[in-house]
Amino acid sequence: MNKKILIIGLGITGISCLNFLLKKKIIPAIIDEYTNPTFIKKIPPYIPYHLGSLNKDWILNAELIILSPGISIFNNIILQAKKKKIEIIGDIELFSRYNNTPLIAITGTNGKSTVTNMLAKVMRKNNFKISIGGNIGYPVLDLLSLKRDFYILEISSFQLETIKKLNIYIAIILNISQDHMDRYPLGIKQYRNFKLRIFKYANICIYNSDDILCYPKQFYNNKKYITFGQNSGDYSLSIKGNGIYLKINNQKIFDFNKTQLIGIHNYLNSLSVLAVTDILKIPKKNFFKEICNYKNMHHTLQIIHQEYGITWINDSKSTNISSTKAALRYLHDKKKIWLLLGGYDKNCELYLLIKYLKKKNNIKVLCFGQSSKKILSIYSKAIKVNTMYEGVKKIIKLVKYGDIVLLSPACSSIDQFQNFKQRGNEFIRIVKSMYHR
Ligand code: UMA
Ligand code: ADP
Repeated sequence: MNKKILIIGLGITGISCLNFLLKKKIIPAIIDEYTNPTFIKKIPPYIPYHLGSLNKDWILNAELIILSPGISIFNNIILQAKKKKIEIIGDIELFSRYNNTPLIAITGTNGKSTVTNMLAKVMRKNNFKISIGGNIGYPVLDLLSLKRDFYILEISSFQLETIKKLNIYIAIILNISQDHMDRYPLGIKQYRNFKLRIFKYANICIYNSDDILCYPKQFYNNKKYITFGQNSGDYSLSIKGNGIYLKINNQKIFDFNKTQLIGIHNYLNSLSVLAVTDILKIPKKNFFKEICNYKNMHHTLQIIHQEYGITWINDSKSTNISSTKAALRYLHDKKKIWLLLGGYDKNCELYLLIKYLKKKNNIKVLCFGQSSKKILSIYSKAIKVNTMYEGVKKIIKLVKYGDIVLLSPACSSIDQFQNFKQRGNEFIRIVKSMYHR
């Protein structure tokens, strides 16, 4: 690689790319639009960098651009570079050029991190040496130095934009619904096309048969296809009264009530994991054992406080309409729910969620952040507050025994917080401080 290389974005992807290239004795240049990016102090003094804008001159004179996922390939200057036939890749493409370890890759609008963690747990307990990486927060290039049987990658649509070639053994698409519409000017079709790319690179394709958007556009004889779903698919559920079973070949095989998984969406997530562990010939009983002990991650439907009969739930990782609907479906209609909604809506059609909420008379909405005006304009029953803190302060005066308070914002956090973790931790801090003054 003897080219003028430019890294755009100095977040965790950018710094991992820099470290990787430096190990190969390649000196790239770096651009970041922020004037004080997170890792600026970590770059050696001899690295040329430009901060505060996308330096057009540098971009159009590069020979290879490594674009961080936060920057769109549809950015004007990036499009100009593409027109000039400058090669534009992301960290996963770079990783792919050096990787020899078999890959299992997971994408979808919701459930990626859950499935990545669940699969990692079952595989580790069954003596597979694995590491996880990608959108879950560990840059893929950092995996290359680890000797493993498999890498499990969580891959976002942003990351799929810049992959040219990737050799994936098993790929999963969990579900596809509106998200990141600010990034995809042509709407959900465009977003879906990037998600579907994952199957192009995979030998075995696993997808959700309940969700038509997950279906491959073409089926190839040299690939294997496996489906899972609530009512149909190679792996499906049988729901009768309170009993929820795993069904394979019309036989009830396992009772999900034995697990600590919460919500049908998580049962479905586990079906996709089972599809993988079956391919790897992990005995089903070992899968059931691990799934019985699996606890949901922090910031996903996490009970953070119970006092005076009131349950407080942190679902800060819910950043789109479908994940908030999944939370509400899980909580049913039996109790009064105080729903904290809002943040940056990513140009998604929040009215689809409001339409759903309007049919429920047990949900009281408090909205905050950038999208709160929009929410109020389509749902006049909502109470608008400026911040999540104000919302909690209001709710605590109104909640009654038996109620549930749910932070499941259906929006990204970046208008008022650094990320979903900070939003969730702030929620926990506020709630605890209100009870323990
Ligand atoms: N930047 C610009 N211009 C922009 C956007 C960003 O210059 O238009 C700069 C920022 O100033 C910052 C740097 O780029 O200094 C950040 O780069 P980045 O936004 O690509 O973020 P990273 O820190 O590299 O993290 C990325 C993923 N971030 C995004 O996709 C936005 C992380 O996913 C991922 O964990 C990480 O790579 C490792 O693979 C986060 C995410 O929000 C969690 N993902 C989205 C989601 O899950 O919905 C897709
Ligand atoms: P991702 O990594 O894709 O963002 P997570 O597993 O972190 O997914 O979950 C994000 C949010 O989506 C949480 O609120 C979680 O409860 C919800 N969720 C998880 N799996 C699903 C699913 N299969 N369908 C809908 N929502 C889901």
